[in-house]
Amino acid sequence: MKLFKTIISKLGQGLAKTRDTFVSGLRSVLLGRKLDEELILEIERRLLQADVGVQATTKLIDSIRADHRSGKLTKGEDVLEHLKRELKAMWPPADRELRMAPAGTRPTVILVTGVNGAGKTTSIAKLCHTFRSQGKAVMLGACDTFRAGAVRQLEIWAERLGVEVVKGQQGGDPAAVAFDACTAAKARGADILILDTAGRLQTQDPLMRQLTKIRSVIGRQIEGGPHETLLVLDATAGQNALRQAQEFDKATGLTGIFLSKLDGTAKGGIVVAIKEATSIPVKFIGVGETPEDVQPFDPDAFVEAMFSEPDAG
Ligand SMILES: Nc1nc2c(ncn2[C@@H]2O[C@H](COP(=O)(O)OP(=O)(O)O)[C@@H](O)[C@H]2O)c(=O)[nH]1
Ligand SMILES: [Mg+2]
Repeated sequence: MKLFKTIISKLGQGLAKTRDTFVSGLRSVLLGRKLDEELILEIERRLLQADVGVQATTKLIDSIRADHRSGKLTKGEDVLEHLKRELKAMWPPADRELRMAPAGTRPTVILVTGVNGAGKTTSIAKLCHTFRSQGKAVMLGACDTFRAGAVRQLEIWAERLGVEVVKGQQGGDPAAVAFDACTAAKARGADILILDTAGRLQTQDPLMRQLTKIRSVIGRQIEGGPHETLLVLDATAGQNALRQAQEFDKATGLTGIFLSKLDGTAKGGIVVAIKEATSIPVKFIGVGETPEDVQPFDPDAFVEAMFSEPDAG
């Protein structure tokens, strides 16, 4: 219970923007009002502004209209509870656990992809920190050989977190680094190997093919690898994030999304839009710039945090 509360309040801080602009605004509009068509249109407008997306907003508004017509929903303030319930129901129990190598075998290989600046390297530090605190032996692979300084950035995190990095030449073949990293992880008996990659746009065909090559190199080295191919998505990217998720999935077969930067200016509704746009589960959310600022994505806790009173927690 205490843990749950801590998670909600931490998440709550991250979602301050959504809560302040969306929920607080909605609450003040709804309080003391009778539900009518004008109010429903106002709710619709606010859902769209919160990045919930057209598809999910239409569903939510249809459900409000249906309950309004049948007389179940008559007061403005009851809409908040209705929305909470409907939102939570959007995520059926799904597999949001990380896929690991079968028991007794290692390492588990996690390939991390995304566009430039999405938060890949920072998110890797967060995953590394999480695994380390579970007592797991982690190694990193610096497959971002493209950008000057990328390897160094990963090394700095690795030094702080006390893990080893496998790296290659700048400008070298990232698949070769992936190969070396897999070999080293096997030799050292690492539990988890996390591979950083260069930022790429979903429209850059050669770079997307390079990801495919990295994946097959991993697969030949480590049976079943990569076990996870995570897309790091910047939550502030709005509708563009949805396109990235769809295109990266087509090109590389994603197993999960790490949604970064949900603190700051992000609007929490993007999580709902992602759910509607793709079947790839959000597995983690990033709520700050330090290795501790990560949470497993839990729909119920997320919706609660989104709708919590600003001064709660
Ligand atoms: N506020 C916030 N900033 C983040 C988060 N994740 C990453 N960043 C910042 O985003 C910027 C780009 O991150 P980086 O990991 O270098 O992105 P990469 O190019 O995808 O590897 C850095 O300034 C990070 O500190 C997050 O969850 N919240
Ligand atoms: Mg990076």
